[in-house]
Amino acid sequence: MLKIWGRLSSINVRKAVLAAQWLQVPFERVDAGHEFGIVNTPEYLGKNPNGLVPVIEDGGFVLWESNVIVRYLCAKHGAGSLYPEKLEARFDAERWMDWQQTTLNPAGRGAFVQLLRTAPEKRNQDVIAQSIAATEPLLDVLDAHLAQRPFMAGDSFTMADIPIACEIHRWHGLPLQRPERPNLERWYQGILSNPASRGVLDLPLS
Ligand SMILES: N[C@@H](CCC(=O)N[C@@H](CS)C(=O)NCC(=O)O)C(=O)O
Repeated sequence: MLKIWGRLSSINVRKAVLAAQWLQVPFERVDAGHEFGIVNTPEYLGKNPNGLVPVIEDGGFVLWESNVIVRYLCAKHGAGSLYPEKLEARFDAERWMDWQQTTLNPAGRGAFVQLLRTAPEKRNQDVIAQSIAATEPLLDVLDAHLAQRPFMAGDSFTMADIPIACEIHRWHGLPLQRPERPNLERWYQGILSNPASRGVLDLPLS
């Protein structure tokens, strides 16, 4: 059975779990990272020399890097649906996955770390303000994009929606004022209402 290593408090682990649940692939998840430790043991470092979560084991195949795990699971279990067959459609999805990893996630990380992982008296308000200023225009990009299509890569849910939904879950979980973005909200609520999101996107941040 597919094994997912990682704590659910990690956005990157949530991507792997959301992909497996959306694809209805049975899996076993082992808590690892932060308070659960494990990631610095020689055995785990043999699977991922970075000592990070998530890692998956699928038969004898070991894979780390969350968006690559999402791609792999979708290619294996969702070819032609979550993993688009047409080259252009596939790379349309790939583009948004890379954008999440390289642009949206770094923009929001400062606010997340300060507001969720830093004691109130130690919070740096400048870091929070910079993170909000970097993230808001990106959310406007998403809202405008989703005004033109139901899902990130067109008419149906694909692998591209998974990392972005996990990122929106994280941003929405922060105690911040958020301007209305009706298209982003419509898209996110649709994903939230899918049973595959249970136990992932309905979890509070921790
Ligand atoms: N680029 C990697 C980043 C992985 C990463 O930074 N994971 C964090 C959790 S989100 C981690 O393992 N932190 C250390 C820990 O949990 O002990 C990916 O997308 O999988």
